Amino acid sequence: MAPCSFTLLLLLLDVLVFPEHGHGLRRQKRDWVIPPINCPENERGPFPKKLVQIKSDKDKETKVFYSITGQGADTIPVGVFIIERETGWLEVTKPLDREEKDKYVLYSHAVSANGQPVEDPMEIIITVTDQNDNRPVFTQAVFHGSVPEGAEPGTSVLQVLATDADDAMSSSNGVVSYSILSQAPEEPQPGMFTINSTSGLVSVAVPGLKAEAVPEYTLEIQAADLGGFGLRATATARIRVQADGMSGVGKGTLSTHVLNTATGLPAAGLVVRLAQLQEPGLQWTELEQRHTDADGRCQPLLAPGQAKAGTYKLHFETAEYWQGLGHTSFYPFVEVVFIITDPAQKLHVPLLISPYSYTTYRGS
Ligand SMILES: *[C@@H]1O[C@H](CO)[C@@H](O)[C@H](O)[C@H]1NC(C)=O
Ligand SMILES: [Ca+2]
Ligand SMILES: [Ca+2]
Repeated sequence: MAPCSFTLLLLLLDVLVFPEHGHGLRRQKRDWVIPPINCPENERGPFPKKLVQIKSDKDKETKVFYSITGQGADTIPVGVFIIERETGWLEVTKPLDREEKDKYVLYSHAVSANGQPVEDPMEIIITVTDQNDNRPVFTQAVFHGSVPEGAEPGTSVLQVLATDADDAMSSSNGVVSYSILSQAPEEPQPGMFTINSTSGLVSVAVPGLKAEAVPEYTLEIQAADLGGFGLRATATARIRVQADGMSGVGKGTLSTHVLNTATGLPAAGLVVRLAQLQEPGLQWTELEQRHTDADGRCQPLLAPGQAKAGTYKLHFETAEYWQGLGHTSFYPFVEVVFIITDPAQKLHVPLLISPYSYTTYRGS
């Protein structure tokens, strides 16, 4: 078994040779980069285990003795690495833990029998490579969120988070992927929610959330490393469905759109005002003002729950609209008066206009 791998310019098999001097190399020494030696964490023994052999070419002329200094050798953590004084074999003495320390910087030295250095110290970097020895951990056992009933698909509900101590940069050992394992109750159907596998953001997947029917959902959420196929953890998400504040009063809406029948195109940028006939004295009280958009539509003039029984008036500023198009209009404005009897009903009051005519009808 060859557990420790390395690649190196100056490496012959598993021998690391001190760079030769001369040829201007001494001058360029700062640029001299020895590629790191990779050693996996959690290696099993027996220890000590050989990593690489350090060698000086001066051994042809004199007996050479090797030593190492630096982190993991003679400074804390002392003794993780040793070198065989006469052979130059660099060895690791125990299993490494990448999550504790992922890199060691050592210096190797070569001296002659009388203790004189025969080489400049050579930097040796040992990179501890990752094993997937940590499972994802959710930051909370239970995540809480809420969502208004009737929320559209795509509405954000809550975000979960799990961490993984392993390497997420050069491996997927620490890359967490989220999924929803179960939903309770499965009403009105399973899969009411979806989760972004990378961000952990839970959002509404299908319409039909009703507080009356299901006031709270419980989701079991999984986090798994290796892109979703490795070690796993689960957490719970509790999602409260908020009842519409005005539910029971009426869920009707009032909307409109305006069509230019001269061109057959939607009338954009037309001002629409909604007023209601109110006591005292039966006066028109303006409730809303809108502009039609490029589709000739605008936001509902009455939102769900806002409608009450009564007499209403839609005022369309048609003259400005026609002036904007370079036309004159026979009608300075158009007003449509109508009665809402059932506030729970959806009401749509469109207007079709030309400079010399208009039409309206009751839609839904
Ligand atoms: C999931 O979230 C990430 C990061 O926020 C985002 O880049 C990605 O587009 C999202 N994926 C989907 C399908 O929405
Ligand atoms: Ca992991
Ligand atoms: Ca690890």
